[in-house]
Amino acid sequence: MQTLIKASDLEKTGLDNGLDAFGIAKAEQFTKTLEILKARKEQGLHAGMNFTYRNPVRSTTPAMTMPDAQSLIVGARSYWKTQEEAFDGSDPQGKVALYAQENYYERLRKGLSAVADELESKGFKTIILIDDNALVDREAAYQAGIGWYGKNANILIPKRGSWFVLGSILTNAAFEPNTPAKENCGPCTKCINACPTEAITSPGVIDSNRCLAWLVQSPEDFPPEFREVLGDKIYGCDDCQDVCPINKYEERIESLKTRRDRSTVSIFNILEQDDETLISKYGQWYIPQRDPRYLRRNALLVLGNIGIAESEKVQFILMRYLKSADSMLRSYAVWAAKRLGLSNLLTGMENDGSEDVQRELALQVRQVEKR
Ligand code: B12
Ligand code: SF4
Ligand code: SF4
Repeated sequence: MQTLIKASDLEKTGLDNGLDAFGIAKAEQFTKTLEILKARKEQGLHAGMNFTYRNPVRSTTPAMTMPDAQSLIVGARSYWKTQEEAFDGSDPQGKVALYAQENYYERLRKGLSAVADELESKGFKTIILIDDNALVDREAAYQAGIGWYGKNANILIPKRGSWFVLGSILTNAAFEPNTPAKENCGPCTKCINACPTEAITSPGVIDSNRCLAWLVQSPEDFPPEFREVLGDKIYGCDDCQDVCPINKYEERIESLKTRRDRSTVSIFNILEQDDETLISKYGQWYIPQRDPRYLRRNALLVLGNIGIAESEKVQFILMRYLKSADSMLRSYAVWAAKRLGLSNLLTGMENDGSEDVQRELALQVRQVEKR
């Protein structure tokens, strides 16, 4: 039998169990988001990715996941922490976006699970959806009053910003919904200007074909025109959040200042470790088909951008990859060698039978400036 339960009690449970923000929306279809998903898919802005685009009706219709759903209880969990500068020329370091450095989704799940347990103890049904293809998380968060859509498309929590992962509990318990938060970017356009690939084509609209956060996850060829601006990023991209003035609030919260970490991974390690080690270390990241060669592809691009050409180790690793049995990796090693001005390593490659390799050999590549 179902009994009454207060939203304020659930909020307290969520906050006590690690959530940073809590809100409630009606579990109705996100009609506007459905149209947007369809339109962006038609325009190709989704870059062929699946996720919420696989079935836009499902990801915007909570009732398709729980037919008698009444409410979406949305939680946010902060992932901000101070970054330590870690560049060391003798061991090039790849930058990992903040959200991917630890398993913040598990911490979010802990908070949402505590709330779900309370609902279930009172006889209600719950389904937790976190980063799941069945729900567009940002729209759920927007409707639950958690925050507004920034011009970089992220949900910004008032007085804190966007360094948050988002998730929801779908339930058949009915609650009064929150009202959406007021837009508060004002005239600022810092994120649009800071995007290295001009992927924010208009406020709130991302062209994923240009977004580095997608390109490092994509199994397609990494577009040559975006390889230089990838710089040292091995996974994810935080550029449009790093510059956001609202995010500075989060960075001032005293209790968070103790969260400090080295935010990078050794490029040499990625290029030298075996498949099993790489998947055990980085398997929580989205890597196409869980195939570590895509991680190595990203690492070769980063090596080309930040490696020291004179380093014996850099040259040794490149030579190894230029002889790899995998033509995709050989081709990225060609790019990295050219970028580092090490064309001398490419002698004999003109006889390589791979189209990928020949394409890279023919490509104009701007050499890095000597450090
Ligand atoms: C696919 C996906 C991606 C793709 C596409 C991103 C995108 N913008 O769609 C890629 C791989 C590029 C990506 C990158 C990132 N992602 Co992502 N991603 C998702 C996923 C799986 C689906 C998102 C989706 O449905 N997009 C569809 C389009 C239609 O949505 P949208 O861009 O948000 O569009 C909305 C706005 O345009 C808004 N809108 C409409 N009109 C207007 C007008 C104005 C003026 C404005 C301002 C807004 C606006 O309404 C639209 C629809 O609701 C969700 C998880 C989930 N299940 O929801 C995580 C999610 C969105 N990603 C997340 C994160 C953290 C990131 C990154 C920051 C990771 C990183 N550091 O590399 C980057 C940020 C890139 C960016 N600026 O958006 C978080 C966002 C948290 C937050 N606070 O907003 C989510 C919610 C994951 C999670 N559960 O926490 N992601
Ligand atoms: S994540 Fe990076 S590439 Fe994507 S929109 Fe933001 S700044 Fe641009
Ligand atoms: S950088 Fe400026 S425009 Fe972009 S999300 Fe932050 S406040 Fe909004």
